[in-house]
Amino acid sequence: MTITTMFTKTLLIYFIVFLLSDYAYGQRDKKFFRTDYNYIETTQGFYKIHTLQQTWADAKRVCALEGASLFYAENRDEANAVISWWKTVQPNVAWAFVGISDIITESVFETIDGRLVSEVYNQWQRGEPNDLNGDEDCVHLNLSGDLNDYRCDGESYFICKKSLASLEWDSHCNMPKSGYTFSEDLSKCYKLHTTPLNWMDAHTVCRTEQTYLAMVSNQLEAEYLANVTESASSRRIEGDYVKGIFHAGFHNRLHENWQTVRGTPIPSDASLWWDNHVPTEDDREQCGSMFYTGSLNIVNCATKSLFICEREVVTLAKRRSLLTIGLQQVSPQRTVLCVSHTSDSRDPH
Ligand SMILES: [Ca+2]
Ligand SMILES: [Ca+2]
Repeated sequence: MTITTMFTKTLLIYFIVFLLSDYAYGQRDKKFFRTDYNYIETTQGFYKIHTLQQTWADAKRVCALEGASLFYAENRDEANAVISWWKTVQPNVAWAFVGISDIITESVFETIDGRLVSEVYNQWQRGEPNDLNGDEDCVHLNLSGDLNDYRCDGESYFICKKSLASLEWDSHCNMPKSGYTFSEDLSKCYKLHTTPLNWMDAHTVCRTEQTYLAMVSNQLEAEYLANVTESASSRRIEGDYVKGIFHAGFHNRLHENWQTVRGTPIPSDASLWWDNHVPTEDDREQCGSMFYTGSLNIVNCATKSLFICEREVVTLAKRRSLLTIGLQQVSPQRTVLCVSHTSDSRDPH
């Protein structure tokens, strides 16, 4: 066996290990959740401080949309570790909502997952909790490590947390598991959202999930999305919203003519559009929608409807074919370059 053959075989083993390790173990071994979360080794958790102030309920909802939950410290060690990190990354944030409240029953402070505050980190500020004006049910934490009960409708910074142990990776969609369905034909993952929202809020939800409002780019995708929407129409979701349409990933909100949410031109194929009408600057509405049939249309942005989020993925089959091409066509050194390139999009660091 020549040195070159041995080297090639070694590389081949490396490729297989690379493919399998990524596929079978996901990102837990890589200690990666999302690019906007920091991992703290001593607590085995991922954290994010939100610097846009929200009510407690919205803070809780945003953390959930990110695939995490509103943080509370399990114990003093975790409180110390998080506060120490907080001081280095956001020292100007003095208070942050945490996942503890007495909303259900006055004076019974519980975590968002139903544990009594006595079971977790519970160092109250002196004289707290005091339920000031009978109107303080939500808890926030300060940089000194003290808790205080505060108005739930007051706006505050907040911290989200995802424990490493709870991280489940969706290998097909290459993202934390969050209810997305993979379509191999389209190399995309889709999720139907059945809480009706206006177009802007729907866009926000997809972006928070690190995806985009779904956009039809060809006939195959139109048919696929029509099938997805069929499941919604058969479920007869109640609520005050426009039935029969979904928000779609295009708009004219910048008044720079119609574009997709990725900033690319909308498809010009008239057959994709309802009544063969490709929207123009003259159209009064400014947001994109899609009929349950999959054909595209435009809508008033304030209209509430269901929506679908999407994410493009580099499929395992595609990666395999890239690797095969790499192995067949080039020298070992160049093959390594090819692998590095294909793995770029997955590597958090
Ligand atoms: Ca209270
Ligand atoms: Ca208080």
